[in-house]
Amino acid sequence: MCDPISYEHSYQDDDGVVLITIANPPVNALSHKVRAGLLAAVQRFADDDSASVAVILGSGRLFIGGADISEFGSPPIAPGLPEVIAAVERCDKPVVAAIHGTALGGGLEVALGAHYRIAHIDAKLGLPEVKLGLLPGAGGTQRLTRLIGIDQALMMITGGNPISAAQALEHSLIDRIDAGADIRQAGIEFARELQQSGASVRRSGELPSPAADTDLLQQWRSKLERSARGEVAALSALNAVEAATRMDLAEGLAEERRLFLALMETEQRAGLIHAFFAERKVAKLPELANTATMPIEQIGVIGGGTMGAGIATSALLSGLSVTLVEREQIAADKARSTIATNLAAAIKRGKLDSKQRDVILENRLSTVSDFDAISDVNLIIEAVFESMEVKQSVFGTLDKVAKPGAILATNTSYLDINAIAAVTARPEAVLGLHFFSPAHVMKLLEVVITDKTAPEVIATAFALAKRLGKTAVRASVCDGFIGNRMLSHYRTAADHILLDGASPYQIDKALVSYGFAMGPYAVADLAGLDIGYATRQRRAADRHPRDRYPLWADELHHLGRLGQKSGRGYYLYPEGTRKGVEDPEVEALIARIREQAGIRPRTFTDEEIVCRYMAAMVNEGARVLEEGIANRPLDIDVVLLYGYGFPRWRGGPMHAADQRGLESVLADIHRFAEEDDHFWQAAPLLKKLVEQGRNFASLNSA
Ligand code: 3H9
Repeated sequence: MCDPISYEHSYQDDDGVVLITIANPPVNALSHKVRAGLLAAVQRFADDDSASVAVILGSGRLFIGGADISEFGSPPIAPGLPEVIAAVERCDKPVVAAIHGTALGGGLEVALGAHYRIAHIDAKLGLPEVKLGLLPGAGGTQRLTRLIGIDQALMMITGGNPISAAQALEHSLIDRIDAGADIRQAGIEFARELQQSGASVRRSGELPSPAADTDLLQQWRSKLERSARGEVAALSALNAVEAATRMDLAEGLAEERRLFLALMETEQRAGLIHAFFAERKVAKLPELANTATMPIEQIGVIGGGTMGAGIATSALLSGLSVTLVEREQIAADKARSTIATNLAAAIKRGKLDSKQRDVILENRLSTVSDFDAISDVNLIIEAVFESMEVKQSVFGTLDKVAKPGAILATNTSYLDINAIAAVTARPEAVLGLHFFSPAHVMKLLEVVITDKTAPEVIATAFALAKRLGKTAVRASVCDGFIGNRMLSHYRTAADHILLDGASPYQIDKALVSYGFAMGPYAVADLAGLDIGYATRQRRAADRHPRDRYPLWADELHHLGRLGQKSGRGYYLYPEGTRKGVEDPEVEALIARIREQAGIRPRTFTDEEIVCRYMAAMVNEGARVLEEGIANRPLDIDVVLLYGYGFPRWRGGPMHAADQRGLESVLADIHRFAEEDDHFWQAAPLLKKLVEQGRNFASLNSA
């Protein structure tokens, strides 16, 4: 890498303005060479008699994306970022930060160390460290709090979301907004004005500490304790901000550093950083690196039910045009009104305004009952009833009407896509695009590849996913692909725990305490107990005599307890509430089934519940890997994080298994197999990794 820091005089009228530019693509991360270069540049500026004001800039598309995350976990190399920023702030000639694109984390902390800040109107400024299990560790908690006050500082630091340049100006985080096309020129002009007005240095760190507002801090603490659900970073960040109210800068910085280094040692930090890199690596398929993609501006959607309308909404929100085909015009009209409702909700969420909605509905959506309307689109997604017969019939028709080369995708969540492709004369153009419901909200998309899918079809699917703002994961064909296949297995483990004595409520609570968004029985109520019933019916022929069948689930279904939609499932939902209430009748029903099966209920600790659930998940994940259904463990992690409510701070199941130690996971499985060696059969890949002393991470670079 060539020198990432340049030092140059602006040389316009010999004005004494110096430009210190950071060029460390892609995001100008503050890696070791950048820190060293920045420190040297600041020292040079201090000693440069011909220079009176310095402007720090980022080259390329943004200012600075933060500390170099890939260095975390390795021993730190001097100079550290706090030291570099202290040198910037200490400088006795003015330093201006000229921000464009984004200033995040350590990047914003560099700007806080500068004496003046100008930002482009489109710039975003933020301290996202909590999203990586950290807190701003280079003075951000101390300087920002002094500059914009406790409440706003806590909003930015504990939430981790960036603010706009306009908001930054409103809170006096920056001094000026620039709307021009050249931040470099704007920085120079600001510097010249400072020089001409004789402006002196102005150090954020020397501002008085904000008074300790005990009530405000307590309100924040209660709020964060309620929302933390096991995550430690935001509460630790609160402690650092609180330190700014009662310590001088040096003490506050020392306290911030202590808290930062403690977080750096946590598994949560490792989990969140794994998730950060995994979600970026997941779409990188080396085998497709130079594969051309087909342009997609308009798509066809077959079927206007919840999924079809959701997929159409997602495409419309991303600027695509959609032709939705239903069997009859009346159903097509109904789909249009579902899409309109989805768009109205998007307006409420601030995703678009009503004018844009009107344009979408008038110009970019057509809802028809005629397949010929999609004869010239490059991609068609089928989202009709989940039945092989129905889907094959639709694909037979699509093969006839779609233009040559058009991609034909199915949104099936478990059917054999090879068999669907086989009814067409173009199996290489067929693949699965498995959206998750609601399709316009959920970020996960499984791109399911058949034995014959062509590389350009796969590459186009990934490009489409990016356009839709989805996180796409490559999967191969099997019953349930990656996510639903694993869900089916770990859900069965939960059913066994239930049958052996735990209540569904204890199981849900234990898993929510572990960090899941919801427990499996609350999820079942949300999805509808008819879904599980239909799956069991479908798989009836594959049932093994030793499978432990969840008879109680069938009974709940027969009682019309379908979950939230019928007001009763595992939980009661009085008067349409969405938070379920435990129901003793369900416990009595399960107790009767246990008795009929001759099972003497036993107690489970929450820890044991989590241990079994996770062991089942990881074991099936290992099988999914060895069968090539998922490429790498990180693909599985991303699927579970984005589609199944797995706690992000645990990094995903395969990462969490590595953290625990694969030997321990395997020992658990062997222990459980002593009671049930039918369900608990260790995956050969798991055994192999343990024998070789390796972990799942070792398979991620493959
Ligand atoms: C911090 O600052 C701690 C300090 O308080 C204290 C220190 C003492 N480092 O996302 P993209 C890579 S913590 C290393 O696709 P975009 C990324 O992996 C940090 N690498 O681009 C990808 O690599 P590849 C606080 C990084 O335009 C490539 O850059 N900062 C970093 O969609 C492009 O990334 C953050 O948390 C990094 N900091 O979005 C910001 N950032 O091409 C994290 C990115 O090999 N970063 N990479 O796959 C982001 O949010 C986005 O990357 C950003 C650009 C918005 C900047």
